[in-house]
Amino acid sequence: MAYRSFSHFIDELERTSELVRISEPVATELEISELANRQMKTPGGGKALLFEKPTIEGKISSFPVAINTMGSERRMARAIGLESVDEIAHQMQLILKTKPPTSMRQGWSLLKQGIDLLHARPKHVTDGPCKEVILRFDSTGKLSLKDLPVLLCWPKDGGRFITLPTVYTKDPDTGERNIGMYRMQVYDGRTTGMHWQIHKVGARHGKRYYERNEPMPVAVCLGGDPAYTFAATAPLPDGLDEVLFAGFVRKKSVELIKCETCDLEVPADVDFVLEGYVQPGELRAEGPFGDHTGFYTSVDQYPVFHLTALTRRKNAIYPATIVGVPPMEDFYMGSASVRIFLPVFKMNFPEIVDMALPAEGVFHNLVFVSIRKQYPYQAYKIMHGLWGMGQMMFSKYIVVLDEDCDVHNTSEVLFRLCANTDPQRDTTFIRNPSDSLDHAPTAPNIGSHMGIDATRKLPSEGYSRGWPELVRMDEKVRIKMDELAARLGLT
Ligand SMILES: [Mn+2]
Repeated sequence: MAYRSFSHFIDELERTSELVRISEPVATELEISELANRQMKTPGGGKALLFEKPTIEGKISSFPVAINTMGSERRMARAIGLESVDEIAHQMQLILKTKPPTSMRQGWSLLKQGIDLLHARPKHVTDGPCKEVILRFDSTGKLSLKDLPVLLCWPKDGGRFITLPTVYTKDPDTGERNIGMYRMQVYDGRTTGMHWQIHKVGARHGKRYYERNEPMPVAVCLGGDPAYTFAATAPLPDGLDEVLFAGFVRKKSVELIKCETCDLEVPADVDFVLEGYVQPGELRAEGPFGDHTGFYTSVDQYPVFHLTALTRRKNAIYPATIVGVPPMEDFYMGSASVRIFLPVFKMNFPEIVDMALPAEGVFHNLVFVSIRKQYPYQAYKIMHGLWGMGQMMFSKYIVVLDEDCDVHNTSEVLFRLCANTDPQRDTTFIRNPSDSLDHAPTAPNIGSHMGIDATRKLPSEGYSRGWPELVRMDEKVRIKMDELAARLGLT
């Protein structure tokens, strides 16, 4: 299901009792963060919050703020129009297994399975809700980012940060489009930071404009169908268009519309479009920022975004999130990504059974992966394979487990890890790029990474003592006692 607007999604959350509306004034300075953080720390992710009267320096903003809208398994699934993200994971699997349809019948059979790749292709429109109000920098003088209820997230942050932007850029040579999510520190009414890290596609596009010494057009969208936000954060293979992915996920073509002041297209149904440019070579101090690592990232030099126009819906809602000590809303977005892209990992590594990135590892620090092990040192092959794949290169610790381990149960993983490893024999250290946000490595962006083989060891791996069997109850007895336990009200 596709949402007509961000407020359509908000209504859906309210209808399903996933949202709390707050009608009293709450400050965008720290107070919204505090209430949102409490929800995010509630087991399961708490509720989404809609602040109807957020205040900016004491004055009530013209726009409500929605936060934690994707911060639970259910809300994340709802964001992409589903009851469970497993539905889309299943479709990914079917697509990967299917050859391109060569006949109507095959195409029809794909359609019957709910796969409609036609909708992946965007449409082009000339009018849309994101143009209901158009403010250009030159004509009105009214244009200012200061009217947006941008949050001051944490006490030691360097300023207010836009935290859920979808940033549209394109390669000047190939026209290849990218949507990314990079936090934006608001410097004043018309400039912000643009925190794209050296490994990101936005930064690569920026480098191409730098070489040509031309200003780089950038459009930043806020709101609209949450499928766009999810697509911007999903670990798509580099070069796969996020707009196509969003269209596939929402089962409806994304309607793209031209920007007023820059040569880019954006979805016509978003709430806000910040149009502007980044001047190659211009850098400015950005930060500090209370980051998803759970620590403040320090001040560093980043590109600057200059606003040239702001277009929006009449009744626009400002979407926000906060990051900080886990678990936070981003954990649920990341987990959905892992589930949806598991079939892609499995295609590359058929022995992979399941994978989890526990909240404590804030995405890049810890990976649990279970495999169907057939041959010696297969666990190491998997570690090295994952370290070579996209953002997985940052994984600080990779723990490989046997197929019968539930990797989503951290307690079970720790039990296996402790029981099945001889620390010196079963670990390996490598050098690889590190996440720019990781403060632990001695130098930024590079570091050591550790793999732990917690699988049972084979004779061909030099283990000749005979691996013992895990203590388990008989299946028949379990089923019989299930019935009795149910009758007695026992678990
Ligand atoms: Mn991309």
